[in-house]
Amino acid sequence: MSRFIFIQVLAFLSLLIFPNIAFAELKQNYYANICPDVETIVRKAVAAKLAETPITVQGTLRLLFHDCFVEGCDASIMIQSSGSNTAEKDHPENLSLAGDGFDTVMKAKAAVDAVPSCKNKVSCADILTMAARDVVQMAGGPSYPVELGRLDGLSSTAASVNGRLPKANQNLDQLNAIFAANGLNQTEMIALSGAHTLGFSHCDQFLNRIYNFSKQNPVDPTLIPSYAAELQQRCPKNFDPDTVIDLDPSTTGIFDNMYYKNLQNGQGLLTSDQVLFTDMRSKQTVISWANSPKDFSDAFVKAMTKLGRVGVKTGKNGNIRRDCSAFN
Ligand code: HEM
Ligand SMILES: *[C@@H]1O[C@H](CO)[C@@H](O)[C@H](O)[C@H]1NC(C)=O
Ligand SMILES: *[C@@H]1O[C@H](CO)[C@@H](O)[C@H](O)[C@H]1NC(C)=O
Ligand SMILES: CC(=O)N[C@H]1CO[C@H](CO)[C@@H](O)[C@@H]1O
Repeated sequence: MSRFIFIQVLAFLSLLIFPNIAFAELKQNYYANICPDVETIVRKAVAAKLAETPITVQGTLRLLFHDCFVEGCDASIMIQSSGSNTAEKDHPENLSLAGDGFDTVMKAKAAVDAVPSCKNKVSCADILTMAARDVVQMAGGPSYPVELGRLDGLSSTAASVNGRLPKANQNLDQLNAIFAANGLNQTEMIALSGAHTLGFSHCDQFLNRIYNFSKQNPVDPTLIPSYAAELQQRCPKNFDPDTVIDLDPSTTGIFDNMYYKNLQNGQGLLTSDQVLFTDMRSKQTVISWANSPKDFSDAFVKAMTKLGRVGVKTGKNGNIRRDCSAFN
């Protein structure tokens, strides 16, 4: 009896210490008896959306990342603000999430729900997980089995975003701290940053690196001068807020290990990218993945799987949303 209580206390304490690491029952083929074709249905819907716009790829992958880092992988980021509640997605730090990521999930959910036996049986959080896997593969990256069985979250507030997402100007310690709060270590942080092989950034995210604004803030010497000059041309001091610059200037739109080679060449767009090569503690990992696409792919798949376990909702902490953008 006392041993039983002891174990209960231990379990309770570990929840206090690791609140973001849920002990949820995720598994591959979770829907085998519920909606056996779900992965095919989602993949088809994602492919159809991708045929409309290539932004589907980066939009969906980044949406998953932001969802998981704010209150866990529970599709809380999908919720539309209503009345006095400003939802996660309308926090200024949503950093211009592409609407196409949201649309991908909405369309895949509609496709799943069009099958009568699947209707309202598959969570939006799982659909986002599958869609993110699919876009990576469709962009030329690895394909991998996804763990499923998440429920959708019951809350979404702009306030919950504060301090949870990494920022473009952060250093290695700051990046490591934010990822560690989600149970991810430095190696996993570097692997997931490889997602910046896709998509764009707005000028304001790196302007401080390309102009000599003050003695304390000269042009970032870790940028190769020719790249800095090109960026200055595309992003003048009075830049157009709609201008976007490829995060991977060499092979944008293709999911490959070019991101790490760019860092070796002084062509990391954000401070948070370039610092992975300039900080001696992370440099070796960058070099090894620049040299081995396979090692990067393997690390990315492992890290994505771990990302997918962050803050998973089960039991009465969640449900399956009928409409991904609104609570039931
Ligand atoms: C390591 C810390 C990270 C920082 C500081 C960071 C920051 C940023 C910033 C500032 C942008 C540009 C936003 C804009 O101006 O529109 C961006 C774009 C993007 N990020 Fe990250 N990010 C990080 C990690 C990740 C991770 C882990 C993923 C996914 C696994 C990811 C996926 C993306 C994608 C796909 C884009 C392109 C979005 C688009 O083109 O619409 N990022 N990130
Ligand atoms: C990060 O975690 C993975 C597995 O979770 C482990 O294999 C790896 O050694 C860890 N890396 C560091 C730097 O702790
Ligand atoms: C850039 O900064 C350096 C050091 O603060 C200064 O000597 C130089 O004049 C500045 N250049 C310009 C163009 O402002
Ligand atoms: C896609 C999306 O929801 N973007 C929102 C991000 O936040 C700003 C305000 O902070 C909204 O105006 C955007 O619509």
